[in-house]
Amino acid sequence: MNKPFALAVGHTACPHDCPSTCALDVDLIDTRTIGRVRGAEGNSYTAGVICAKVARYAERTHHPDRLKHPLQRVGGKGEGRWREIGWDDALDLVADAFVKAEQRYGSESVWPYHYAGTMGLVQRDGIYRLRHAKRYSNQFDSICTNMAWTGWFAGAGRMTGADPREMAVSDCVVIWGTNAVATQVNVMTHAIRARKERGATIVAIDIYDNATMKQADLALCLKPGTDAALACALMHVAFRDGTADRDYLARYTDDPAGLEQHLAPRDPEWAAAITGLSVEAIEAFAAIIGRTPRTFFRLGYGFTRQRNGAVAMHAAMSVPAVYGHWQHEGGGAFHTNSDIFGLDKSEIMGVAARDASVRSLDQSRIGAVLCNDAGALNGGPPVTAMLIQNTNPANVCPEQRLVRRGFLREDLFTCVHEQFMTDTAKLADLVLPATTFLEHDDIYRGGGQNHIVLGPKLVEPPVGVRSNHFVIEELGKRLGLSGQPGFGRTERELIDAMLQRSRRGTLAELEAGRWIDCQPPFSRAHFLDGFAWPDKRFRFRPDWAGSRAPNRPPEAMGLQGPHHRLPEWPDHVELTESADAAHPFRLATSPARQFLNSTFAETKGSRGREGQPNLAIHPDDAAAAGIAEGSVVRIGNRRGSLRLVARLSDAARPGVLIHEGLWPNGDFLDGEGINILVGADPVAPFGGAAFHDIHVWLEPDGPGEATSTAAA
Ligand SMILES: Nc1nc2c(c(=O)[nH]1)N[C@H]1C(S)=C(S)[C@@H](COP(=O)(O)OP(=O)(O)OC[C@H]3O[C@@H](n4cnc5c(=O)[nH]c(N)nc54)[C@H](O)[C@@H]3O)O[C@H]1N2
Ligand SMILES: Nc1nc2c(c(=O)[nH]1)N[C@H]1C(S)=C(S)[C@@H](COP(=O)(O)OP(=O)(O)OC[C@H]3O[C@@H](n4cnc5c(=O)[nH]c(N)nc54)[C@H](O)[C@@H]3O)O[C@H]1N2
Ligand code: SF4
Ligand SMILES: [Mo]
Repeated sequence: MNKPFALAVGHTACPHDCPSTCALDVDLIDTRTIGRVRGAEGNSYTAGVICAKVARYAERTHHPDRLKHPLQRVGGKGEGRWREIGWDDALDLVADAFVKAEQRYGSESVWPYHYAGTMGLVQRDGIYRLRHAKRYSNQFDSICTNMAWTGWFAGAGRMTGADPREMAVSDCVVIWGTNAVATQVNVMTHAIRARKERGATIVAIDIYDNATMKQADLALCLKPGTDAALACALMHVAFRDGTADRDYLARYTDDPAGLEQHLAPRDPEWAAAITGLSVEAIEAFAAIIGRTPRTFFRLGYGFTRQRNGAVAMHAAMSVPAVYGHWQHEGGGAFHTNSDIFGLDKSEIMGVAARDASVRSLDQSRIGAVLCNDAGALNGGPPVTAMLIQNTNPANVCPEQRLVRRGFLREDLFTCVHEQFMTDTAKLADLVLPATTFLEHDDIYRGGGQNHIVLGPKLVEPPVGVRSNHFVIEELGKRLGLSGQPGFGRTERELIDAMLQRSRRGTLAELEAGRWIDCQPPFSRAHFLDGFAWPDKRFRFRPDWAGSRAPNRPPEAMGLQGPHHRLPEWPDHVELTESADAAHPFRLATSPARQFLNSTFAETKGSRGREGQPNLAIHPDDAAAAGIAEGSVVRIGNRRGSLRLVARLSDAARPGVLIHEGLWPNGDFLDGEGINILVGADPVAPFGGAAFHDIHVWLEPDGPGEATSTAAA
């Protein structure tokens, strides 16, 4: 055992919920141990570059705190007393709890709950097999992509865009509402190459001076939730100055004359008043994109996590349609490639057993669901049994107090399958230890790029640790699902069959080639053969209510949010949780560079670099409120309040507070996380969580000592 390899190198993909989906080279020290992780040089998107947190992955996968035994709760919920039990007993307990829940309230009382802690298609989506075969409640995935995808789809009709590698041959890269340096470093690789090789201008648009803004040649720091006003002014200038491409507009868009008329009053002065930007900055930006055919808009998720976020995405992507950037290599827009891969996951997900009449529950509203809110339950039975994989809702979901209260219900059985003792695992009845991506077989596809990448098992897991696939299969056996769609196959069999069904070759071929470049031809990627609507025209005037957006909730849930208030054209719309007399500040909870959502918050390497949970406050606001650097402040709204250490910084505009990172709840001074402040009200038109759209009050909390458990 443990025979040293001659430092072999394994090939895989990063499994994390990051648009980059990097192809990785992993140094293998022995059959259980990895060394350094590097980006694959030969992959044209990864280009040898990965983020620091994954380069240090040995620290996470070999962490002494990895869960290694099934743990059954003894003592009260959340008390932290456990006893080790065997796998067979643990799986029997889950199956038994599910059967009992079903007998008492019907199958919809069981809610398998998952998300994208791993993006592997087998390990992430296998939970659907169980769900469909047993008619357990569905999950409406609303936490991340909803507003962004709904907005993009409203314009283009398809979730694809210009080849993201074309950023490297662009003359102006606009990085809009994504902190790419922190959240998807490869965007910077290609953008900076364009600057070095072609003198390209990098423009960044954000609400604070983050690491990406610092790299930009033009950094536009606007008020939260005002991006559509900026987009309108850019388009107004195009019509005013003759930089609109009228030939392109006539051929490729729905109603350019109507748009021009609508935009007539929405000039830079109008937008300056709304966004807080100067007229000069808006004019300068419009002038750059007006003289630069190769302008590439890289549109992120961040600016859509506002209650008007779908409108903002649609408005931003309308800009290159007015200027005609779409026609040029290195021009146009990109948000996600989710529609290019055409992988048929039906077997992995057991789709053949799906019953469309089974209810769906909103992932983001798990607090209301678990607190038995009749509306959130869609009139169905209470949720009394859960299996949770790849997500940490007690930390990451809005209305955190409700989420916790729900998990503490005595009549709820919760099984959490996890790598670490997360905030959610701490509230469980049963915790099962999970493999990391290095320890199981899977397959990945990019969101922010164009490759399918294989991620084979490279090392043995710690003794006693099992994959998601194992758990789903074993529960299937106990619940009598052998022979049901998708059950009874290995990961490799599922991958091979999926590839062949999808006409993407075979597993053996993928193993030899490592990845498949699925980039569509130029004319399709740039929509030169038409946008994906019957009339092939880009829609400046979206059909919000009628849209078949990819994240549209099932009919039975009804339309979410005040969709009737969405504007007819790209426009600024006041749907945000605006500042008011009782809540003079706007708060955004932006991701931290060294964490990935709630992941990596267990590693010293990441914790040490992030320091401690804190709140960035503009010095003018701090002075007005009598707040000193390093002192403890309290922020709150009707959902709750918490204390944080103040960090004075002019990175954000006065009136805007920034909290970076999804820190474990226990790292906060009062033991509750930032998401107690975030609302779970569904965003228009089709739901979603507005993580950067929060109003709060702020006050000093006395001279309390700014101690931290972080970086310990
Ligand atoms: N290091 C790290 N990487 C990550 C993650 C992480 O937590 N940490 N999370 C991963 C996940 S799940 C996702 S979905 C992606 C998300 O990655 P991004 O697309 O980058 O989205 P966010 O990180 O939510 O926000 C990006 C930026 O938008 C800003 N922003 C907030 N409101 C507004 C606004 O109204 N207008 C504008 N212009 N900007 C605004 C935020 O302050 C932030 O700087 O990143 C992934 N990668
Ligand atoms: N305040 C605030 N809250 C946010 C956000 C924000 O910007 N601000 N961003 C939101 C967004 S965009 C997202 S996507 C969500 C993400 O929230 P989560 O889905 O909770 O995020 P992750 O931290 O990516 O993954 C959760 C867990 O998956 C586990 N995991 C990883 N691989 C495996 C596996 O193979 N098997 C099992 N069983 N477990 C595994 C990890 O150990 C980790 O604890 O958070 C949202 N919450
Ligand atoms: S987290 Fe993102 S940038 Fe880092 S290695 Fe994974 S895919 Fe690449
Ligand atoms: Mo996300």
